Amino acid sequence: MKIKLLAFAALIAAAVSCTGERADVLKVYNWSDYIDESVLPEFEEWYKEMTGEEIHVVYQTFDVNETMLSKIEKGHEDYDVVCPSDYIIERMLNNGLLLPLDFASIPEDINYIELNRSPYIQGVFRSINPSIDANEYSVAYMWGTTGILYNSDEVTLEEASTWDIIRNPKFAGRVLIKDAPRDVYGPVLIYLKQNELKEGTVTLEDLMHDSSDESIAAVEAYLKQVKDGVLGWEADFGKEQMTKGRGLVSLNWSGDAVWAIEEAGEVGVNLDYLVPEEGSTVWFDGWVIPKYAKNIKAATYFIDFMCRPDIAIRNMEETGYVSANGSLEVLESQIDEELEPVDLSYFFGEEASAVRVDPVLYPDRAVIERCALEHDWGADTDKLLAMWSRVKGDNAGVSTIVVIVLAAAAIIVVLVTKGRKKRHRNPYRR
Ligand code: N2P
Repeated sequence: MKIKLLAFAALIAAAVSCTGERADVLKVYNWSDYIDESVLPEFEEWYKEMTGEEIHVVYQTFDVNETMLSKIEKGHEDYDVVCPSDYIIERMLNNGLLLPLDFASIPEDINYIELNRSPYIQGVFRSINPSIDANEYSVAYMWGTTGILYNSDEVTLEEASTWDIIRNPKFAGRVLIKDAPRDVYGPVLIYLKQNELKEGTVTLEDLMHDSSDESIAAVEAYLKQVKDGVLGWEADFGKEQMTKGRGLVSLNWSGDAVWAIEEAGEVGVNLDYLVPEEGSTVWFDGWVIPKYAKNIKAATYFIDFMCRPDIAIRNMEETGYVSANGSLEVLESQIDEELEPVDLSYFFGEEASAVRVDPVLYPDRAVIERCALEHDWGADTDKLLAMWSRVKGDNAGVSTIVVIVLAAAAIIVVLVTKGRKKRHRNPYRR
């Protein structure tokens, strides 16, 4: 079914690019495993009901922010709605790549964006870019933390409570790391600077802007010590490796962790997740309409539809991630009387200072207080990406070189043999 849907989407995309016309097509570009795909045809029906117009959603996915950004920044691809993380929203704003959102064009009674806004998220989005209010260009979709997902049968709580677990020789060969340079750089730098953080000579916020050569070199040296014990640098397979018990430790996002904990539980593998004591990053992904979009009206309605509480709940349940929707309906859907109370007053207001929800989904105030938001580094991003490929590239070094040399040798042998045969067949040819 999924393959048929993908083939259909590809067909529409091809037709679209041939004709250049697409008033009835909406191109959505989102993270993989980040939506309940059954909401897409429902959006098409709802859009028809609300506007009287037909729409077909062409849905494509990416695994890391940088892939998506490069398609828009360098490729000028005409996606109508995309879902970058906070620091990429900041970059897109700085580079004039986003269109302002016209929420007022949506009728009041179905304006789910306005009806379900979270003051907490609005505040965070305001802090994304000091000169431009990101709330005017984006609507938060999901959010969470970066932390350690671990196999609680093999790893103790104490071992998992520090980022240094990824370098712990006890778990060598069983460690999975997100292939997301900024989301790894931040935690490692926080770990390396933990004394300065405790002494108060730097703040988490300072570290989120720290793209100095010295810090990049320190993180690189650390990661080179980690990499021999790495089972995989992954964008999406880490959660599954954990559920199968192959990985014991995974530097991962909270939503992947929720998904893995549930799946693993069904096959008797016990996983848990925490945000290490040294501190971490809290991230927010939001819907935006890029400058090269062609269907702004449908894009605005799509963003609005994603904010409808029942749709938000379905997306949460399918993916494991937590919606940025501030409605009490969403909060109530997550309450489980068997869980310990968590302080979510920062998100839902004072009445939510002790609510029984999964703390991996909705982190307690104390966890949020030791987390910070990543920020765009502008041109310095290239330094980070170069460091990242040095770290990962060395991993495949010898085997990659052997494969290249063997392939080159094979090509030379084939060419030389062909040349000889030709000369033999046609001795008079010049
Ligand atoms: C899910 C992607 C989560 C994005 N596959 C975290 N920023």
